[in-house]
Amino acid sequence: MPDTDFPFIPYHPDQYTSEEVVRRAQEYFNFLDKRRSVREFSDKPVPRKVIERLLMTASTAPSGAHKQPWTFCVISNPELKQQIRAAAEKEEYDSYHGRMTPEWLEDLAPLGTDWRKPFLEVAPWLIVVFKKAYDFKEDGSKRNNYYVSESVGIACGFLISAIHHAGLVTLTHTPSPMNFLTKLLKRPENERPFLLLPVGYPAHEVRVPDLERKPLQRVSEWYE
Ligand code: IYR
Repeated sequence: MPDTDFPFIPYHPDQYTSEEVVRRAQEYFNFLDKRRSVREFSDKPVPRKVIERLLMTASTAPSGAHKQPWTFCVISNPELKQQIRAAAEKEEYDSYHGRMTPEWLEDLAPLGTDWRKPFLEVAPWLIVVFKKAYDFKEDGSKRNNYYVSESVGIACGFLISAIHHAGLVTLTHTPSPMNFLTKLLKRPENERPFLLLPVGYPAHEVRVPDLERKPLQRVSEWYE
């Protein structure tokens, strides 16, 4: 036991036989390998309760010194969605018409993306994830968080897998620059926009690019 006054409690994670471990690893791969980013959404409503559970799942992510340095801003208000879309499309238009390098545009070509972002109004929910570089103590002074981008990135990974598990779809949208989100959502100075995720059902007969994922040997080096 570590020598600390902080309370420690017993932990009994589920245990499986070796065969079950192999099967579960394979099954989870099969499940997540079916996830695709979707850019066309249905306007079919998703109950608020569902989003609440997805966010609690995201918030189980490990974080530096357990600071949980994230805020999930959840938007269904149509006027606000419309303002977010207008501001995002303005930035994206400038990005696609000069800010992005020719090489970048060439890399995006197979994905069929452009500056238009109708999903920002059509999807029933937008989740804007903010990262908190620091928190405020009760006396108003600042207290730094640690490994903020890593922590918030992991929370977003959990969130994306929870969305997929629920039978919904999302897209990791990164309008650039994103500071318009700070203003529109009136966020405090310690928060920076990190990622925007539209969440909902896919549009009827949605299509996605025919992408392949790298095989294991191209994403791993083994030192046995
Ligand atoms: N943020 C832009 C451009 C974009 C960039 C990358 I890297 C992508 O993988 C996809 C899009 C947009 O959202 O369209």
